Amino acid sequence: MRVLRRALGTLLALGAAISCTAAHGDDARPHAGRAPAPAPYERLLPRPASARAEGAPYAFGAGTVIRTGTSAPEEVRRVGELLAEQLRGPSGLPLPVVEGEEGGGIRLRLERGAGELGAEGYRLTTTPAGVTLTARTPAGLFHAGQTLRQLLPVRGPGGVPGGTVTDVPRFAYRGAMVDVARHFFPVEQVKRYVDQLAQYKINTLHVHLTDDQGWRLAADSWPRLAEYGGAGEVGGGPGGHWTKEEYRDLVAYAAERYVEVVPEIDMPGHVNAALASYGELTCDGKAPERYTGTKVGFSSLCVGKERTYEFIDQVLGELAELTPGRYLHIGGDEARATPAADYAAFMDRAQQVVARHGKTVVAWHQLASARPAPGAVLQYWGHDRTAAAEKAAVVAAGKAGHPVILSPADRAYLDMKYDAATKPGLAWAGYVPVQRSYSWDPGSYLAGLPESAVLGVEAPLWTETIATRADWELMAFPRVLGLAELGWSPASALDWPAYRLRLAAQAPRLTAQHIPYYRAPEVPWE
Ligand code: TNX
Repeated sequence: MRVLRRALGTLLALGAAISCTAAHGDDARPHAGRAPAPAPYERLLPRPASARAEGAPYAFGAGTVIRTGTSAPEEVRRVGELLAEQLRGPSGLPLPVVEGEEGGGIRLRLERGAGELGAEGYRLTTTPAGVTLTARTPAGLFHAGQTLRQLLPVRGPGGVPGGTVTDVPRFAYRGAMVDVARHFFPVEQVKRYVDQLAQYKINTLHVHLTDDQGWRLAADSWPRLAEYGGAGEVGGGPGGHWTKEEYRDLVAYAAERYVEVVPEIDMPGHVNAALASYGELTCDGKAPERYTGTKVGFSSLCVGKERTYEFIDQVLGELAELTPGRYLHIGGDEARATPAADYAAFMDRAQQVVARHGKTVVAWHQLASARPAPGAVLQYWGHDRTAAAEKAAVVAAGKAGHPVILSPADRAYLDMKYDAATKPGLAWAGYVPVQRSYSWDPGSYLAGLPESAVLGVEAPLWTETIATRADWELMAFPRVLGLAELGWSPASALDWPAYRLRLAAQAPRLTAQHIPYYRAPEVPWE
């Protein structure tokens, strides 16, 4: 009976898919008072470099297998297993992962010679015989799988419409940041976010691990940082910290989803939790109280003390050892309690420490006005009203070879309120409605900064006002999807009127994943 019901479901879903495909171009299924829903290949988000609906669909059903090649590397099998896991729940199908080249189903093909697909690109081809995912790398196969998920119905088995997608990202760095320092969040919630983000091809998770209000990662060399400095948060809650094991587990979980973790230890400012834990880090040797407010710019490491450099060397050393990724983020923002000359001197040494531990520096863009070391990456968080001289320093650094990550606060900051009615959030950079957060072009955003200097985009979520999963996800969704598209899709695809329809079509998916997204009024939600 169950099998029969499933088969019937397949047929019905297939019918719907075919009619969508047939309607492609002049989709004429009007909803009352709403724009027509885009056909499957047109509602992919982020929009692919190219997608064409063509030919008959593949019926995805009880017999469907996920097929890796006979001599495929273990990693491809893992990608297949993860894809199977992601598809089994929604489809209710068994989807075994099998080896072998011949036969139908979903085929994962690693084609090392497919240079045009780059490090993350892929091709997806659907015919009645099956769906073939081709990529030069396992990462590309993973992204192809995420596209396939979007071509299938949100629930139940169904049909994948015939067609081809050929897709490569515009930018290498497509990030989201979460601040677990102002309010503590357990690794489980961050993993959930990784799953949510990876399905939209975000490939970097920046974790802001330390700030005035809390130190969230254990360090063996300085145990009181987490034990004492982590036991608090904004508003006076208990706070908490991650053990090294939990952090390793998060990093591995993210890596399986092709998300690289960039850990941040913010310095020389934003360090009250560290100073409260170890009085020897302050210039007068006295530890301040722990802090539970939301002011910024009042704390500083003691730049003239040698102990400061032993501290950062040991802490960054442990972090580098725990982190397989390329980057260590050393903050460097809002160091208002550090005189400019001291700031530059401190950042010189901090950058040397990072290099000595074999990592590449990322810092907030204030480093541009000091002395960024060769190769250091700058993260721009200015906004429309940022002083011209500050922008010019970032543009000059970008032209001199420093890759720039764009996180403009009045577009990309997920902690800015959508509008006056948003309960959580801040508004120092203005309100950021969904349309505004999407409507800018990273390649031409900073006047004078060539697109080749833009490493990518990142959407930070600061948590001074965000203490629950529900508020976190309400602020991130749907804006983070727009950032995902700005990072991935070609400039020619960026178009608000079309994007809002693609976004609207994601609603059933977000709902099925229990994501309490904000139903922005400018989007005709399905
Ligand atoms: C600015 S962005 C900060 C953070 C705050 C955030 C709140 C940046 C590098 N510094 O310390 O949490 O604004 O929106």
